[in-house]
Amino acid sequence: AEEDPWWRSAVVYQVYPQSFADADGDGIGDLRGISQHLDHLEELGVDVIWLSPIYASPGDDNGYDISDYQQIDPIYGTLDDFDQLLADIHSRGMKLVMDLVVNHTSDEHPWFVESASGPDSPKRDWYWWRAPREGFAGGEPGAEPNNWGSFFSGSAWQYDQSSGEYFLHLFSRKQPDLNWENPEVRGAVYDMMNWWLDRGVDGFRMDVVNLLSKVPSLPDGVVAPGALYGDGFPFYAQGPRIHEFLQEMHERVFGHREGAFLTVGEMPGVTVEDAQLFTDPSRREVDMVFQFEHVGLDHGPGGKWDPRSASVRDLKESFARWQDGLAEAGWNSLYWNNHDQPRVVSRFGDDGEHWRESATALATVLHLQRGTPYIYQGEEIGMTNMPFADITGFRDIESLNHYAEAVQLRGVAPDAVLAALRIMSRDNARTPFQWAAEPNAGFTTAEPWIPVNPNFDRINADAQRRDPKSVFAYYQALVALRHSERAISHGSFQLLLREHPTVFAYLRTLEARQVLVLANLVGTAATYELPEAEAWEDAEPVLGNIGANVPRVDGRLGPWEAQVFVRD
Ligand code: ISL
Repeated sequence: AEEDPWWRSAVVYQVYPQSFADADGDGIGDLRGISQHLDHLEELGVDVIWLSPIYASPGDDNGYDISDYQQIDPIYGTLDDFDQLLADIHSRGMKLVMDLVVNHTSDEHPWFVESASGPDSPKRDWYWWRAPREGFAGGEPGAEPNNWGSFFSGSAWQYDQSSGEYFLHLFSRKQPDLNWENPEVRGAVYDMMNWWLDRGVDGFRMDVVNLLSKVPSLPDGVVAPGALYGDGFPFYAQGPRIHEFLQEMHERVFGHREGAFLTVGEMPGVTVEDAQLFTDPSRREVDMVFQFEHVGLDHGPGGKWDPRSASVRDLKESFARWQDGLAEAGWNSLYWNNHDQPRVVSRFGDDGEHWRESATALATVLHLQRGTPYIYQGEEIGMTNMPFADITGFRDIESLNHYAEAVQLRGVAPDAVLAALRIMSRDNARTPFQWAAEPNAGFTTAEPWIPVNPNFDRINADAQRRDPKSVFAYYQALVALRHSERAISHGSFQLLLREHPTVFAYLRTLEARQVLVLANLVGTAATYELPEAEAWEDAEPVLGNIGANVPRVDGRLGPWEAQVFVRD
């Protein structure tokens, strides 16, 4: 089993519980809501459900700020509801992977409350406390222990009046970073992971797990021209002890267990070379990582809030490099979407005229690569970005903090900030799941916590599950193909037509069996010349997103057309 792990032919589906389905009528999704919609996931054919955090949380970052790792937040239900959901998922032959958020806790977690009680607290060293910069009085501008900025705007340091010290928070000030240098911290995290595995869960998606190891002296970062803060990334991403920590975690949590688990490390800024180390099975760290290269291609020089369009060439070059880089050892995860990314059909596709074709073409090129595909809730029905009218529709702390900083501190015109938020905000992915052409899209009977996308009457699961030509039906076919075709789950990858400006083409090969994937990722027709085209004359068409399958490889693709062929 070691040489051929089960997740090579698996597809994962991410549920963002707050926005999935509301069973108790309070406007917020919950665990019973998920239980009630497992038919949808079973019909789609997915093998694994990854659940974004459902633990007790003040909700400053929608559950990524945890105040008790071993309790379910009351807005989602109870531990009994959780056990029921887990049993329901297992009885349908699916697995459940939990979100593991251990770079930081909530500031309301008892560990932090204890740590903040004073410099002599036995847990003081569980977090990163530091004195003000020399020559400065605590709390005054410039007194922060270093110049790092937080991912959510502002300084990465929060001043604590009572002790006169600062604590580090790479994310919001309500998400203090745990000090992984301290072995007690690591032990407490492994105990908690073991508690969930003993309860029956099947693995973990590990939040920003490449940020766990910091250079303990926490040096100042370089300040880019025009930036408010220094870049701490070189001192906390892939830090000095990261591989040691992940190997220790693997050993202390999975080392003595029998079973079929999945671990995926979310790793912003990870390179292919890093990922080789993290995912080489012989190193016993994680099974696969979420890398961020392809979702950074449309960031301009000013970062994600300075969006530009990405070219098809850039996209395929990037994917191909990751395919090649992890071909020998290691494994890729494949994703377009999650709760932090705008909707793919709006981002790299066309959510107007070619909505269906572009959603399915983008799905095709992703799903048939070598790796484990992830589907984010709503992606399988082609959900789009939200047409936010103004700032009042947004809920996400990252978006709201950015808006405040840009408008108030930098004096940027509000309309310009809004324009970027409409394209890049994480809230695009967090609007309620569109179940049906019913009030609130069938998500809730109450006022939803975040507005529903008004296109739910046109784009919803109910209509698509009855339509064999739907985006949903196409996703079903892609999932089924990964299960049935070993050249897709196990074959090698070779990029074709590298220089073609709009066609993403590749070959998957397992011994004599070959799969050819062709997709034109623009809204105008394309022609191409395939090397050794004769070899494909009698190939079998297995999938296509425009009408009936085209009978043969003919050198033409319509707007956003995707075709898949197999031969022996
Ligand atoms: O979306 C981002 C901001 O541009 C990313 O930087 C994101 O913050 C990063 O990918 C880490 O994400 C994870 O950890 C965050 C949480 O807010 C995200 O939802 C989570 O996926 C802090 O826990």
